Amino acid sequence: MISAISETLKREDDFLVLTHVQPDGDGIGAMLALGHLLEALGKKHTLAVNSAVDIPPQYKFLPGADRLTITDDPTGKVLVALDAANESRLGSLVTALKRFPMTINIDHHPDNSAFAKINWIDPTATSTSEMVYDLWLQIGLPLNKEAALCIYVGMLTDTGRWQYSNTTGRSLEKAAKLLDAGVKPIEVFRRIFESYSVEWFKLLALGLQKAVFDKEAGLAHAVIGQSDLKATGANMAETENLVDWLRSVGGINVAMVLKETRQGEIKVSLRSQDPVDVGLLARRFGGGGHRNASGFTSKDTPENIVKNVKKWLTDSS
Ligand SMILES: [Mn+2]
Repeated sequence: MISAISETLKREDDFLVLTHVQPDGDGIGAMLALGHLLEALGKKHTLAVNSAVDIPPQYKFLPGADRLTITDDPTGKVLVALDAANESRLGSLVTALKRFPMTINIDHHPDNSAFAKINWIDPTATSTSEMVYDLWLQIGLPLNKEAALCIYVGMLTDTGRWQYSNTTGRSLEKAAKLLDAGVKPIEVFRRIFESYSVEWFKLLALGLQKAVFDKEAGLAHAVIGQSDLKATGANMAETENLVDWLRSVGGINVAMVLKETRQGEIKVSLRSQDPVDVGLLARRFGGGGHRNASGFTSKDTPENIVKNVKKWLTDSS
C-alpha cells in the first residue's frame, strides 16, 4: 500500500490533506509533515481543518502551522486522510470524501474502517506521523528539518513521551534519525510540555480535586462541565492530559475523563494499564481507539456512564 501511495503522490497534483476533529500532536504533526513532503515534490496542496476546530496552542510553533486552512468546503483532486479511524472522525469535512475521485487513508488505529480507495493501516506504527516518515523514505527525498520536527512531535505525543507500549526499538531508531536531521528534544519539550497557560493549570487542579477513585474497580474518573471551563477560563482542549494524571495513581487500571460539550453530550477520554483494553471498551460504547488510549461520545448522564463502564469492567475481568 505504501508504494501505491508514493506513486500517487508522485503522479497526481492538487492534494487535500485532512486529519481528525480535535486534532492532537499526531494529527497535526502528520498533516504538516505530509505538507512538507508535497512541497518538496512541488505539488499543489491544501492542509484543511474545519471551522469548528480548536488547534491546541502548544502545536502552533510547528513549521507550517500557519498554513493550516480553515474551511468547510475544500477543493482539490486527491484527498488524504491522516490519523482518522473512520469517516465520522473527519467531522464536517467528511462530505469531501464523496466528492473526491481519489481518496487515501493513512492511519495506525487497529480499528480503522478502511473508508478510502487506497487504505494503508499500520497498527505497529507508533503514530501516523511515523508512517508519513516511512512514506518520505519510500519516495527517497532527503528529509528536511521542518518535516523531521513535525514527525518527531507526532511520535513523541502518541507514545506518551516514549512511555506507552507502542514504543518500539524501530521507532526509537527512526527518532534518532529525526535528531540527526536537526530536531532538538529540549526545545520540543519546552514548547509542548512547559508552555501551558495559567487557565490550563487551574483546570488541571480543579480536575484533580474532582477526581473520584474506586480502588476496588481500579477506576478513576473526573467530570469536567462547561461551568468548570467558565470558572477557570480554560477551553476543553486544555483538559487533554488530566486523564494521564488519573492513570498515574497506583492500583488504577482505567482512567476516565468525562467532558460535557456545549451541546450537552459527554465526550469520554479513556486510558488504561494492561491488561485492560479500553479500545474494546470504547467500541462497546460506540467509540474507538487504541488498547491503552481511546474514547467515545454519549448522550447519557455522567453517573450512568460511570456505572456502565464499571459494569463492563466487572463483566470482562
Ligand atoms: Mn495517532
